[in-house]
Parts: sequence; structure tokens; C-alpha cells
Amino acid sequence: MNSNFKKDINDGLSSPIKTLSSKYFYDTAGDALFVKIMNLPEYYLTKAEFDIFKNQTQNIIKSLNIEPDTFFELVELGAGDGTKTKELLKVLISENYNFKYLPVDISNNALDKLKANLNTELPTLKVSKKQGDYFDVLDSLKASNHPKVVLFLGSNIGNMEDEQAKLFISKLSNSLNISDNVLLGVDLIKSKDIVLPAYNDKSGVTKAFNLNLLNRINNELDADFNIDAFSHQPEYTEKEGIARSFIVSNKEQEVRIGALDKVFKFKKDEKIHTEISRKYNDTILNTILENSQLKKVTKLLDSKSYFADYILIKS
Ligand code: AVI
Repeated sequence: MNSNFKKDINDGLSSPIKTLSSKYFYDTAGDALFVKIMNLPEYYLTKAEFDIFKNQTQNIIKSLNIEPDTFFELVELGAGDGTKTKELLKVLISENYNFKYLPVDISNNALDKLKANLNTELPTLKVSKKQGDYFDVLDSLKASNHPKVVLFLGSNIGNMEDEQAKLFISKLSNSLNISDNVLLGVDLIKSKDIVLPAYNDKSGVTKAFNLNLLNRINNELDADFNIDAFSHQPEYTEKEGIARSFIVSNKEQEVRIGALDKVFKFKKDEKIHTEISRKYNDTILNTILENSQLKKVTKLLDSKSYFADYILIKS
């Protein structure tokens, strides 16, 4: 990780338009800040998807190609703390479905916590954790021929550029067998007055989450970023349907990164692009699915129609 991290930081800060990848947000401090984000009043995404999982569990189950007597694997990519999934797991257990839950996450720490929590709350559930990057884990799905349901929730796909999302979906599709399902959770395009506060909360947690990337570079690559000399700047246009986060330099300054033995110059107001959070509608989803064998079965919405869980089938 460290050598990739070092190379990516060097490439991103050396390019004429500076960028840093949002995949590096999630160190221990970043994980904890993201948990706080999910509980913020402005961050509607988690609450909206929880509403679908809590109130439409039967609709989810009906739309999946599963039978109580046929064993299947329930794989979750980027499982996190499993709060939403537990609503589904509880009902599947109470209805005697024969399945195993396979949470996948980049963080072993998050997986251990989830497994311990599930052992206590749902002691009869069979759980097998897999640690890794989801792109890499997809290949290992092919190893078993059991029917599968793959959960990819939380609008995690929104943090990919469209080309990358297409590639990911076709790789996911190729790793599945005919009739397997995918449950894809996406945030929907809506007005700026709802989306922008979710990325610019009053209490400053999202600001700390974005700027934590500079802390991480300081800690892991021996850099001397002065965090107070940079600001958090989120942007969103409803027309495009993409929220973008930037770190902006408050003044002309130089930062030394010891591990690269290099000094980077920042102009006053120069931006570093850190994240995209793409919002979806049916047309955009169709484009992403275009070159895959995944077809839409159902679309489930929360009570405010802010968020959608699409159920897809490989055909
Ligand atoms: C993880 N991901 C879907 C979040 C999002 O909404 O794009 C990450 C996040 N970034 C700022 N706030 C939350």
C-alpha cells in the first residue's frame, strides 16, 4: 500500500491539475470520521438506504432469485458496519433461508468488528469474511459455483468516474453466473439544496474528513502540510449530477514531502481535486450497465425518493 500511496501522491500533486484519490481517505482516523458522517443530519444517503432495507425487506427478497431451500452466498462489497444489511439478514434467517454471508472490506479491523457483532446479534448466521480491494476480490468469486447475491450499497459506485464504474460493473458481471443477482445502491440526482449540505455539514466533519488526507500524507510520508492553511470546498451541479470535493490552498505556499524528497508549490486558491460522488438516474445507470450482462429487475426507492436500490440479474 505504502509504495502505491507514495507513487499516487507524487503523481497527483505533480500534475498540472492537482488530484488526490478519495480511496486514501480511509485510514483509522478517516474510517472514524466516515462513521460520524453517516450519522450527520445533513448526510441523508445512509438514512435513505436504511429506510429501504428496513421497510421494504420483503420486496427485496421477492425480487431476488432465491429460494429458502437452495443454498446461496450473500456477498457484500465494502461491508462497513453492516447496519443496513442486518435488516435483510434478520428476515432471511427468520424465514429459514439457507445461505452464508461473505462481507468483503479493505479494512480487516472493520471486518473483525462486524463478525464479532454478528456472532452476538445473529448467532446462527454463517459468516466468512474476505479482506481485500473489491476489484481484486471479484476474481475470487468465480471460485464457487453456488448461486450468489452481491450487495454493493451506500452509493459506493458513485465514488468512481463513469468509465471506471463501467469497467467495475463488467468485471462484476463476468465474475457471476447466469441468474445471480446484484443489489446496487445509488444516490439519485436531486437539487443542490439537498445534496451540497451532505458534503458541507455545519459541524465540519466532512471538512475534517477531506483534510485528513493531508494529515495522512504528513504521518505516512513525512510531509509538512499545515492543515490550517487549506480549506474544504465541495461543489455540485444538478445538471451534471456530480458532487466534487476539493482541498484549496488558502495562500501561496510550499510543502515538503520527506519520503519523496520533493517540495510542492501551491498558488493561492489552487485546488486539489479529492473526490467525486456521482448521483444517478435511470439513463446514467443504463449507460453504466450497457456493456455488461447485468439487467435491471426492480428499482426500490426510499420514502423521499432520494436513493435507489436497483436489483440486477445476470442474464
Ligand atoms: C463512501 N461514499 C459513498 C461517500 C459519498 O457520499 O460519496 C463518501 C463521502 N464523502 C464525503 N462524505 C461522504
